[in-house]
Amino acid sequence: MSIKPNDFFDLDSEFSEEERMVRDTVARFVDEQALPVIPDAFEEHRFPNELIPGLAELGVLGSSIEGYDCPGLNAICYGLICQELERGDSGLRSFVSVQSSLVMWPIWAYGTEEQKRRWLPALHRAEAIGCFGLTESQGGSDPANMRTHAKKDGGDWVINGSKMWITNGSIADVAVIWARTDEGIRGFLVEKGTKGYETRDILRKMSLRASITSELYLDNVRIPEENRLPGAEGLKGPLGCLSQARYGISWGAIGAAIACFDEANEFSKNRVLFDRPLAETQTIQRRLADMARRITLARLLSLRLGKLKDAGKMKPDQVSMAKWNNVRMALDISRDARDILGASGITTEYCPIRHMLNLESVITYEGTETVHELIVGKAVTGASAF
Ligand code: TGC
Ligand code: FAD
Repeated sequence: MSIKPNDFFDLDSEFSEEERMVRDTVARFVDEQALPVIPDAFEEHRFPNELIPGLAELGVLGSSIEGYDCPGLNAICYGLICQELERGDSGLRSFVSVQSSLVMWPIWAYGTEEQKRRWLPALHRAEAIGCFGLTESQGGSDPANMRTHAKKDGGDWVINGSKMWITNGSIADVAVIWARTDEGIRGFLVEKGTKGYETRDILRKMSLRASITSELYLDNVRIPEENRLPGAEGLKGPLGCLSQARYGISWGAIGAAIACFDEANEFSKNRVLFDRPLAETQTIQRRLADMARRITLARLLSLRLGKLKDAGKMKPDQVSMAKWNNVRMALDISRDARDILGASGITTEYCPIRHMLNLESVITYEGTETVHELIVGKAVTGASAF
């Protein structure tokens, strides 16, 4: 069999039949339902809500959760889901990452039985949408410095503060809110419609335009003790969620890179300049070969990470290296692919510029590139530079 440019080492054969089936089902959804609407949604600066029922039907919301009507798929399946969704658009993968890793996962890992029964089946079926409020305006990289606080008042908690840059904020039925208390950082479930809880969308984004990003305001928001996540204590509560989401992003970035690489490769075969296709020039071949090399290395990294996760051995530092490497790889490839397309590359008729702009968010959220470099630096040297 000949070598596949975007799967140079035939990693496809490493996946089980179930893993391939999950990947191919999501890939079909992306090709047939998402890609026809995504470029317009990106230009119109709107999340394509019309895709939500299809995503729910695919079973990709909380796909790794065991029980509560969820499929309990393994980590490789979750990775492949993220890869295929982000081959469509980072906004689509973001929607699923937040719902699965940042809302369903903490409810599953830290919540009470009642919270799990109430929310997990509904979130899986998209009858409810969730968001994750950790970042604040004074600096997302340093969440320990959060100002949002919750005070105990009888059997209730009263929360005051604000959150910034929150994916799905204004469409969320439930927000996982992280707040400082007298005992340290704790997590709370705040429902839409609770008095004092308001959201406002952040507009004029040039990145992740097919995704909703909001500010959250909490003004004396009173919620009962039953809405606290009892299993989350300290900063490791929210950081534990981030490990889940960053894992998915490491796979997702591969999808965005593949989309850009495939388009540049195809374009170079058809674009004839100086009497020969671009693909027959040494410089273009070197650039495309380098993309294939970097995609291959990222695939190997995420596959290994997935195996470690499924074996219960994945370390947050390893997740950081994979998120850092793979998002940087995808961002560089998207920019290079954009350039190979010449002027055509600046239009959304082709995907690289959309992916490139999206990846500017992906390299910032879930820990900036610098934050991940410093996490790896700490693991390598044993000294914290934070
Ligand atoms: P540090 O002292 O290092 O850690 C505090 C405690 O947490 C533990 N820990 C982790 N636990 C689980 N998973 C991880 N990834 C963990 N990282 C650290 C750690 O062991 C410690 O535990 P203990 O028992 O000793 O208390 O904390 P620090 O304040 O020095 O901060 C470290 C730093 C900078 C790495 C951390 O603050 C960080 O990761 N900052 C980046 C913040 C970030 O990524 N925010 C993302 C917000 S959510 C988002 O962007 C969603 S985008 C979604 C989308 O649309 O897809
Ligand atoms: P800052 O933390 O202010 O960083 C500014 C710069 O300083 C960066 O370049 C950073 O790398 C650098 N820097 C930081 N620390 C150091 C250091 N020690 N040494 C050297 N340089 C350093 N957050 C949520 O909680 N929930 C969400 O759903 C969510 N969705 C998002 C969606 C989008 C589209 C975006 C763009 C962001 C989202 N975020 C969300 C917020 C995201 O996590 C933060 O933007 C991110 O953590 C960085 O925080 P900041 O933007 O405040 O940058």
